[in-house]
Amino acid sequence: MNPFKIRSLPLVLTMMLVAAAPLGPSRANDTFEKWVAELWPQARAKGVSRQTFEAAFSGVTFDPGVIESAEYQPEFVKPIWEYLDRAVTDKRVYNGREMLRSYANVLNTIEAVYGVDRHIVMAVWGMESSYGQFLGEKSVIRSLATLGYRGRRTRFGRTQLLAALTILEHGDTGPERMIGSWAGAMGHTQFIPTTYNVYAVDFDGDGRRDIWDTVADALASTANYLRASGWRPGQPWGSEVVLPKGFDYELADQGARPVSQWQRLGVRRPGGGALTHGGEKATLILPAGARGPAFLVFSNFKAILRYNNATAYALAVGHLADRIRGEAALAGVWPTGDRPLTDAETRQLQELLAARGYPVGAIDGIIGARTRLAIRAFQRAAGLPPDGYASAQLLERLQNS
Ligand SMILES: [Ca+2]
Repeated sequence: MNPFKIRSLPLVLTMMLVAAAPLGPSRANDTFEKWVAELWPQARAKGVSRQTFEAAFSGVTFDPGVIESAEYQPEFVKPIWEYLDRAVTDKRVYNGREMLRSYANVLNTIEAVYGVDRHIVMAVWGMESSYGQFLGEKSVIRSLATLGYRGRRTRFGRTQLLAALTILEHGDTGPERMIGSWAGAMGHTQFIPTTYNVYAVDFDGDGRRDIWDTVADALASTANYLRASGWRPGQPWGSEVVLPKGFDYELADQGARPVSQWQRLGVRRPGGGALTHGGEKATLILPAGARGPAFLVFSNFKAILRYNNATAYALAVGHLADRIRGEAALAGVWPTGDRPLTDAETRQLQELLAARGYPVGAIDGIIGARTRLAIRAFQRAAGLPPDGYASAQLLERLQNS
């Protein structure tokens, strides 16, 4: 689970430089320690004992690496196909199948209790921690205290830190085992503390909701969270589809329609097979525009997005689940020659569209529904397939016309 943006996922967190902080380390720590001390009344109000508070912060110092990660802004955005390639590897598929066998009994019960497809549970586990291989190496208390103390996420850090202290108070795990990412995503499921407090489950009944050292607790917590996020038993997340020649691309991103209607419009499974789940509604998405693969996604796709609100993430989970189940790799070909636009280029695209009288909403560097509508209107006028996809070619065309 990534509480911020997909581009800050560990996948792209490569180089972490040591910050040359304006204060020297010892002075920064003095102030940090004062900040921690002043947190005590708020922790007490949440039911945290003095003993837990002191044990949690024993030896905890400011972590400049956390601030570095939080402020990291990549110059180039990773295209969705690169993200999927790194997320859904043969090794991760193979390991997922192994884990499916190892935890078959636990997964039987989890499916019966929560109604969430075991392959999806495995895929989330694979995405979040590579099936427990990477729980994060940082002390959650230290990371969250650092975020709460300084930077642009102080409110998030403070809220999550107080929630983490209540977990320690309850005895679900100890401070030394409470490890996670720089952003406070914890354990096998990478829950942030507030999500943990609402959705974590003690599946093995030992009285502790242990998502760090008890796989059954972690998997059940994932299923519980997906179910609470609207997961519908028996419904797929979605599937790859192929579109007929002359397809009206304006139908993409336009809300859900019955699958039977997509079938009548000529949409098929890769290989030409008929669509299944005809009575249910699905939305057509084109993550890389008309030249890339197409997907029909059901409401369960939205449940996955609650875990991490990025199309690339939800597609990776869905596709990894399918691969673990034994389905084939994607049939569609990504336009790998395309380069995703930077935030600055996206703002320029929005400005150019607005200047031509296509309303884009706020010039914010984000391709939202209104910007897509504006792109489609421009594409129609220019005789291009109206897929609403913001590409470098489109920007060039706007710059030169
Ligand atoms: Ca337990």
